[in-house]
Amino acid sequence: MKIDKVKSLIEEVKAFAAGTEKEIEDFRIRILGNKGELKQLFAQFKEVAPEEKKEYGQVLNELKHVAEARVDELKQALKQQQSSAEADSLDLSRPVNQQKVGSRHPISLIRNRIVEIFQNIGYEVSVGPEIEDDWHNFTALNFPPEHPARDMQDTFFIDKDPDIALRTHTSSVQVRMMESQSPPIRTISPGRVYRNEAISARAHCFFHQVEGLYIDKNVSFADLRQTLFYFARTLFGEDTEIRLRPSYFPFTEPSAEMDVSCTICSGKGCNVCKYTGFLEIMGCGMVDPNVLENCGIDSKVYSGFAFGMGIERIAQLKYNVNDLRLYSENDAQFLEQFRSSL
Ligand code: 2NL
Repeated sequence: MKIDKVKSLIEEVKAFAAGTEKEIEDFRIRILGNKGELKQLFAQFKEVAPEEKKEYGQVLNELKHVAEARVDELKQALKQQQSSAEADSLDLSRPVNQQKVGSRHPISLIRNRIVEIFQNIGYEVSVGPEIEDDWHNFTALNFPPEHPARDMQDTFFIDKDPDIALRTHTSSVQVRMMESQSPPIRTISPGRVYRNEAISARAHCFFHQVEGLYIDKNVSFADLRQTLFYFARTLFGEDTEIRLRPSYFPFTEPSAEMDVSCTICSGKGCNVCKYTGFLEIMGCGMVDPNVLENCGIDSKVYSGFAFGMGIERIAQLKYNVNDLRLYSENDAQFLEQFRSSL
């Protein structure tokens, strides 16, 4: 009987397995092709007894669907097999596509480290404008009207009357902090500053600074010394010694320069420290009472210390870079040396 033949063909299709694309394609052509089994069985429709036509039509349709589904299924399985075989044959020892990762600029590395050390003892970062007025850059900081730093030869002026200039230090940011906040103030001000100088290995028309300021009741020179001692030991190592030498700044009284024991010879004397055993790294002092008053802080109630250092100078000691121009030339070979975790 024709119906039984179709039914056994359906079973055959369901059980059919194939390992290659060709086997699947041959199978598809045999069952579903233009001269395939299905076509032939449809052609025999007219020979089927009238009472069986309905069932015959149904089983033929079933055969068609089952065969189509089986072909799809086998193709899919084969594809998956092939792609997992491909994964198995991947050469995992092949060099990867090199992804170039940038590096931080040495000035940023040192700045971040300095800022981090002070943040850890309660200092807050403050930033301000690079274009400043005379008040915040000079007058509030106790620079007398005829001070040489106010000269065109030393400072880049943008405007006259009123005087507007590129800031020459980030003390201007700290003046703004004192004007807008009341003590206690602990702030650290990193930033770029400008000086009108001819560019050479040892001088540049801009450099980078970190300044610090601490104002409260009863802040003493001993607090200044211990804070900077802590800083020096954290940055340069726990055997570092410091030395304070008297100095002068218009905005601090008394003022000092701070030296650290030579990072190369630990104080024994070498080329880098010129056989002195020490390296100068920053200026500091007790904030002049005039500066406090200029910024609206009562100098009879409050006192404070301040300090300022050049980041290039610290970087020079840490990385042995002796030409300031390297920091702004953006030579990739120079910059790529600073792939650091700092
Ligand atoms: C240096 C010296 C210094 C300060 C900066 C300062 C800031 C205020 C008040 C008083 Cl608001 N002082 N800053 C104090 C002493 C030295 O910098 O050689 N910098 C590169």
